[in-house]
Amino acid sequence: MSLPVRIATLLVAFLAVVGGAVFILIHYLLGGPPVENFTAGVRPDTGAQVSVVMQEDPQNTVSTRPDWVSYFIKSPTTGAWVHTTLFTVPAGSRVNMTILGYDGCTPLRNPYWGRVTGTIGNVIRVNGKPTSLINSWSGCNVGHTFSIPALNVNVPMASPGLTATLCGTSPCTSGPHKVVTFSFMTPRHSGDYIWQCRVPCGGGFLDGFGGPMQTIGFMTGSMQVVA
Ligand SMILES: [Cu+2]
Repeated sequence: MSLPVRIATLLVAFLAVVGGAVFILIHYLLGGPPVENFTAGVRPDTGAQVSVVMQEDPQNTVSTRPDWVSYFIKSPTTGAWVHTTLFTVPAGSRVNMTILGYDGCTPLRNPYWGRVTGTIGNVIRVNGKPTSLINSWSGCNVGHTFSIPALNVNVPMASPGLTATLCGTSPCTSGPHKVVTFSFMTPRHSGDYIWQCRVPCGGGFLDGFGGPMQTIGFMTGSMQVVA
């Protein structure tokens, strides 16, 4: 090989690697799910209330991962369901959560995660009825959990009945579901709080903890607290 050909070959190989790196950076790091902002017009650290509405579904809207279970967040500005698990809330505020549980049940590995912790009054309401425990070993009745480990928030999400025909197109707008409501206080300082589901709901993955369970935008996300 002549020197110019060698140089050209090296250059092409080099550019291919750089191109690949740029693609990975943009696609995986910068191209993540959008962040829904619940801080607009709210003064932090005043105990103000914000309302966050989510749903969890048996499927999602991503064509390459159609059968992954997923959360959605309702945009506070447009009212549209957004496929994301990232949101911001004001510090020192009360977050009133409403989560629509459209997905079917999967028993919890550890019955402890059926216990409600970290909410105001250590209570949630399932279709309006107060409860502090959903025993997923006594019946198949928990679809997912909404858990913020650093704040000790753990909320089991009630599921439709075992024989219900689940909503088949996401984001779900009809079909059997449970409405779970609860409130918690955000810390008085800024911070990033990882939240996750604790049900091994990654069907087809080892122990059910892969796939949607470890992917932001599906069963894990982040609540950013802004002071
Ligand atoms: Cu889950």
